[in-house]
Amino acid sequence: MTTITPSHRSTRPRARSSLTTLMAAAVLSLTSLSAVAATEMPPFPDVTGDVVKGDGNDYNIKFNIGLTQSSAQYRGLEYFKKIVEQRSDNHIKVQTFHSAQLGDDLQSVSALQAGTLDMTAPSTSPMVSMFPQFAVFDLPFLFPTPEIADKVLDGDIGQQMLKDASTKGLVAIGWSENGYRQLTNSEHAVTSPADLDGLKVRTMQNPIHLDIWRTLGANPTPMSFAELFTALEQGVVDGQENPWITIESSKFNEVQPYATETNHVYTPFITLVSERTWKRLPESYQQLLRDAAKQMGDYERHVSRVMNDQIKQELKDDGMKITELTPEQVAVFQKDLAPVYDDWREKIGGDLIDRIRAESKVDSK
Ligand code: TK8
Repeated sequence: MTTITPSHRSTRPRARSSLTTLMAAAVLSLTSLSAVAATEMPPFPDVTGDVVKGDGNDYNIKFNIGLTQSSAQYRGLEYFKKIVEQRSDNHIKVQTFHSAQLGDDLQSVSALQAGTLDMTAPSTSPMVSMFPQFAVFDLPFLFPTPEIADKVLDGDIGQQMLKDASTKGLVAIGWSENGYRQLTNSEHAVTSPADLDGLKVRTMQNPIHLDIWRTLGANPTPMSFAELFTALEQGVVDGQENPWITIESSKFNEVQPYATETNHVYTPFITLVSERTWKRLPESYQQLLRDAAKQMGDYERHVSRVMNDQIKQELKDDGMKITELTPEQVAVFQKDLAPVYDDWREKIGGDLIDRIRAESKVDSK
């Protein structure tokens, strides 16, 4: 196994040198262990269904994700492993990697295309240069509730997107979620766009996110997630935005005392398989992977949602100053971000945006 990119976990201790800081790091990892234990993840649903017959060969699937072991994403991955191994009667072995051990989102996608990695589940955002329609997921405030996100992902729109993204050396087989994004920073409480003036905010490698933060008056810098902890710790950037569970599982709260519950963007994770791996598998196993990806997606979204509020509370208890916006304060952000839609509507496809808005209307009746 070759490690393409070390995660921020492995670079962090190396950046410090003295014995005291090493000891501090040891204490810190003990604390993180207990923090993980304190957060109860919902149990795995039972694995149902008969054993799937393959072609007599054994297969090994390397599945790498960007988030840490204490994320909902990794918990989903462990469930996927359990389903696939159990239902293939251990003819398929799933090897799991977290914290970008085998590369960040974009590197993992390239590794799938090259056939050096079998599976990954990136946020859709860094993939918009390959699949422009994914940019709908970057539009601010387009998904008012998780239920509407489900309707889009599990309905015609999301299923068509999986088909359309099954090209360029990739096979797209399911959706999980990263979730609703919240802003954190090291400087001060943010209650309105005016507070963002000049704030250096890390964004995903995605043009709409750059546009969002520029429009709000911040100073955005696109950066890989794997480099983010160190950049925050060293003050290269002042802030970042990610769901509560990602903030906590990546320990960003250790270096970001302020947070604002903006819910500005809903980010899905897309489950991808290398086309090379896919073609080697018998059809029965391809179907098993599809079924397991669907079950992982349902379970992971459940975990992510159950834990969202719980983790927000834990972050507060740990001393993070969290600003919850009033509807009027949210409306100020929404109003300021309206021009982003004008800029991107044509590029993304106005029809797609309208279809998603229509889903929200039906739901609110
Ligand atoms: C993890 C990433 C991450 C994303 C980001 O691989 O880059 O901020 O939100 O969670 O997909």
